[in-house]
Amino acid sequence: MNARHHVWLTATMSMMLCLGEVAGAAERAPAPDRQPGVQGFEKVNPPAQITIMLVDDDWNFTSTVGGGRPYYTSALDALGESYVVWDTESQGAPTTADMAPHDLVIWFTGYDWQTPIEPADETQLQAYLDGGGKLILSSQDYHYYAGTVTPFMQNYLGVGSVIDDVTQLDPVGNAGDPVGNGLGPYAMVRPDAWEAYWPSAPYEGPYDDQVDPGAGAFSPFNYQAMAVSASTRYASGPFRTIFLGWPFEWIGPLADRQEILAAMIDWSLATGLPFSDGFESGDTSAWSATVP
Ligand SMILES: [Ca+2]
Ligand SMILES: [Ca+2]
Ligand SMILES: [Ca+2]
Repeated sequence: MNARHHVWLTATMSMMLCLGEVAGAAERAPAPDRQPGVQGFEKVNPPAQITIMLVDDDWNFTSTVGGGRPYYTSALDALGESYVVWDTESQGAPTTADMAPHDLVIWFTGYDWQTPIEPADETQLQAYLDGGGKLILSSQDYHYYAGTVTPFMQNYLGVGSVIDDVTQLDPVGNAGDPVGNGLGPYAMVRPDAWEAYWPSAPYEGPYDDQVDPGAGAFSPFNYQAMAVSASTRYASGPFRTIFLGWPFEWIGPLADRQEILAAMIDWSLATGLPFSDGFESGDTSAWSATVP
């Protein structure tokens, strides 16, 4: 272990102890050491076809296949989507300029509860969305890390409130929702299909959250047994976002991941609407307005 490694680990451990004392959250497994990852940009398809950036922002732990990454790439492959992978372990966080060429960013944070979506990430994502970007985010501990509903959660993800770590295993699409209608319920299982990289009991969680939409936002998925919202869906100005408070990689069967991802991508990239009346954002008042 070199000196830099040692300093990083010591700082991380100190932060873990501190967080554990403050938040009473000692059940989470510690952060893994950083492993040297695959360097560079993974081009899965020719650049001309690229429309999606998959941001792999989870902890790989012992994984040699990128932690939760195969759960996303296999579904994207099955759908025939063109995408590139951005790995924060080897490339750092993507900037607005990195994301801007892509119509859609799919970002997942897996088990990471120390650096999931950081303030700097929010700044970059906000500018990307202001420029017309679309975002699908799966993050079970974004709110736990932030400790509050941040302005970005409120204004760009349509989050009204969050209850941390409800540990539910049965997401189901909401009837009538353009994303969730007819989907599920699904049985979430530990993501061990490629490798058993996720921490074991009593640390495995999942630490998924109840995520209630705020004004103008909607819920594409609930947790079935609790009958509470598990997600938000929000369209405002030029952007669209979907935020899952649960780890998508816990959906085992490829066919299930495929249909969920397809519904989310279709709504995110829907364009060419025959008309725009504001109803996309949930406001139907224009429908009853009198035209002189
Ligand atoms: Ca990864
Ligand atoms: Ca992160
Ligand atoms: Ca959580």
